[in-house]
Amino acid sequence: MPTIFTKIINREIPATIVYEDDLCIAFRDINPQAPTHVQLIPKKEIPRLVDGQPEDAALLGHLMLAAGKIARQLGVGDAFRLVVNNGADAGQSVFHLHLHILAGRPFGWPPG
Ligand code: DGP
Repeated sequence: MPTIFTKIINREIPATIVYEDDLCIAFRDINPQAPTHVQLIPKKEIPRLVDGQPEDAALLGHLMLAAGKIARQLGVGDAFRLVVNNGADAGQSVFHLHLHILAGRPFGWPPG
């Protein structure tokens, strides 16, 4: 089921894109929760992390490597947090898998 993130991939709505390759795209969050807050998404429509299939293993690994590359590119490679909200009760509001890349302020533990 396409979401607003598919519209961003297809350039149907604007976003500040910070990284793109054949498999994924990253853009600034519209409602940032930290000085750096980027959404990294696969171009493939996977609604939630739990919907990933064995054939998505390389793609999911690619996302992790891309997250580190993007963090370094944005100058926050030494201190950032990755968050995946899986399901509405965990805070997911857009049902297209996304990795939040957050940086630029202290982060508490455990997370809220
Ligand atoms: P989550 O709650 O984990 O599903 O996070 C969804 C994030 O997506 C949330 O931080 C806000 C962001 N977001 C939602 N709609 C848009 C949009 O149209 N543009 C951008 N840049 N970010 C969006």
